[in-house]
Amino acid sequence: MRALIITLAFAGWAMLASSAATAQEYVTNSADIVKAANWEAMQTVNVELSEHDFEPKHLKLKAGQPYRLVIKNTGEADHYYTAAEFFRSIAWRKVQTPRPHGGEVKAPYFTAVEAYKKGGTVELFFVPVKKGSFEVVCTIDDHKEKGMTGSISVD
Ligand SMILES: [Cu+2]
Repeated sequence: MRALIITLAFAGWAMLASSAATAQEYVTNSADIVKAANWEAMQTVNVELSEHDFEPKHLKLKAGQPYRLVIKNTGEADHYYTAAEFFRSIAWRKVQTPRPHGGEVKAPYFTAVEAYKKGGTVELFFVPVKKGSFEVVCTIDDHKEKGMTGSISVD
């Protein structure tokens, strides 16, 4: 009997530990959140990448609101919009390159997005889930040090 209680206690602890670890990794019920969201009320947010800046540098988003985040590189070099922690904190619908010649990709989550120089555009469709402030950087060479940093805050 005593051995059984110890076993159950350990099993409970193991379940808590594994669910906490999963929560840190990414939003696992994205499909339900995306399906329940009102995409008629989707808001479009535009960010331009260039040497060496994000415009705007800081985004304020609302949890539960569906978004299309359009990332356009108007610069003369390739740039990343990397927000690994933010990207794990949201419910992803898809990532696409614009119509009519683009395509879309669906995945549980993404870690980085690159937009190619001279007009490259990537569109992210998602619903913010977790509140907080998240860092954005361009991870190419010394672009971060030159000013390609920003933030996304979710209220
Ligand atoms: Cu860059």
